[in-house]
Amino acid sequence: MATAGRVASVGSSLGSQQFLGSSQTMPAVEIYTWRSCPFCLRAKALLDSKGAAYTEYAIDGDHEALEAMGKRSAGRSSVPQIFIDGQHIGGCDDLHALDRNGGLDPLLRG
Ligand SMILES: N[C@@H](CCC(=O)N[C@@H](CS)C(=O)NCC(=O)O)C(=O)O
Repeated sequence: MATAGRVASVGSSLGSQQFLGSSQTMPAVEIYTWRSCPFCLRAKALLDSKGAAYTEYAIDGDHEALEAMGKRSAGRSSVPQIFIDGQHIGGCDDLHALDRNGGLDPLLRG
C-alpha cells in the first residue's frame, strides 16, 4: 500500500464489536480522504453510524498516494475511495447507494 506512513486514524465513534457481535470477524474497511472533503465526512459519518471501524488514509496533496489510490480504484481520482476487505466500493455516493440497496450491512458483518 503506497500510503504507508500516512495512516491518519482508525475511526469509529461506536464500538464495532458492540454492533457486530463478538463472534464476527471484522471486515477491513479502508477509506482514502482529504481532510476537508465534505463527501469524505459524509462517507465516514455513514460508516460511523454503522459502528464500522475503518482505516483512514488522509492523502491531501500527496500525488503518490493519489496515484496509488487510482490504481486500486480503476483510475478514480476523486475522494473518498472506499474499500471493504479489499473490494472497491467506490465513493461516497456509491457507499450510500449500496446502503440503500441493502448491500452494505452484510459486507460490514464480514
Ligand atoms: N460523487 C463523488 C464526489 C466526490 C468528490 O467530488 N470529491 C471531491 C473532493 S470533496 C474531489 O475528489 N474532487 C477532485 C476530483 O474529482 O478529482 C462521491 O460521491 O464520492
